[in-house]
Amino acid sequence: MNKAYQLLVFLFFAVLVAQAQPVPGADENIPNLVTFGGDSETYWGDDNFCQIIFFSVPETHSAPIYIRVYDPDIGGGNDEQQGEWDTRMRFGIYGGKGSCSNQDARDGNLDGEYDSGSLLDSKSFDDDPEYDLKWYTFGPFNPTEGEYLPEDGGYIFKIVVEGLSGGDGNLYRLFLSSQENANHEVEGAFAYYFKYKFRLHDDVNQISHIYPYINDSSTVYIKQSNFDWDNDGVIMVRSIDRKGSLMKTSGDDHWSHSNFKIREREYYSSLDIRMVKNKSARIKNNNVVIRLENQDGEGLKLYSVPIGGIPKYIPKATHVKD
Ligand SMILES: [Ca+2]
Ligand SMILES: [Ca+2]
Ligand SMILES: [Ca+2]
Repeated sequence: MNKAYQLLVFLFFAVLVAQAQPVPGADENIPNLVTFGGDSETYWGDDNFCQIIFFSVPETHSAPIYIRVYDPDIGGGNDEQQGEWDTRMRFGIYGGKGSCSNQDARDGNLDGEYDSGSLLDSKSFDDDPEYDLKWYTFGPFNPTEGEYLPEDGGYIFKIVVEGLSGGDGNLYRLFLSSQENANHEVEGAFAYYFKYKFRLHDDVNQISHIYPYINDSSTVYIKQSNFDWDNDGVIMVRSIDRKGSLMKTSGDDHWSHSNFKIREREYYSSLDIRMVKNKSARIKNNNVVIRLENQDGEGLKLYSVPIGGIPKYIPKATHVKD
């Protein structure tokens, strides 16, 4: 499949699937993103107190866009208190050349040139009832203020969430909107991320998902890494060609890694990484981190919508004797 065709497939499905713009995405079934203050303990579930998310806006969209954050404050409802509320956190929106193509930004750490490109807008939040359980809106932005990366779907914006100080956990959600005061989809837009930090459900019957897409037929294997999973159940890979392969999950305050081989039928399809909680342990407030890389250490994009839809396992036809 050539690049242009891949992109077509890509955009086609992105346009078709509704609810492409909330992060966490609707099909991910993840309640909230999490970032901790810069003085936090890593055993609360954030390895380095930042989160980097990318939003892709198609070239065909020329009207202004807005990036909205639900519960950006660190206090009141929705958040994780450790001692007194004392956390400051900065949300920065970046665009322009190098903002989203920069490898440091894609690695999802506060190292090197993670803040590359032009800073379009930023705001720091702390314990502030004005923003508690409410939406804050960044923008308007002209779509062309993003970095033009046609292979990533059009104009790309980078959101860097940085835990400046303090020890509490900020739980929040994002939405790319065509309106300032409401969540309205930008047709054909979607989000992706290379390192993802979030809160699992407390309800042990809820299954959360992430959806990488295998866009390269030279992919040999995927290395998955997860942090501070607290042995909360299992993480498994499901795809068009596999019913479920188990990955290694981490315990408290450390990374665990495991590899799985990519099969031929999985090229140009999404994988469904399923996170099934431990039914008896009933672990609450479980914050976790996950990242996927190929055999060359390149991070895989995790998409807010599964490209091509949620993959359904189709058993191979077996030969039946006459
Ligand atoms: Ca709050
Ligand atoms: Ca919050
Ligand atoms: Ca945890």
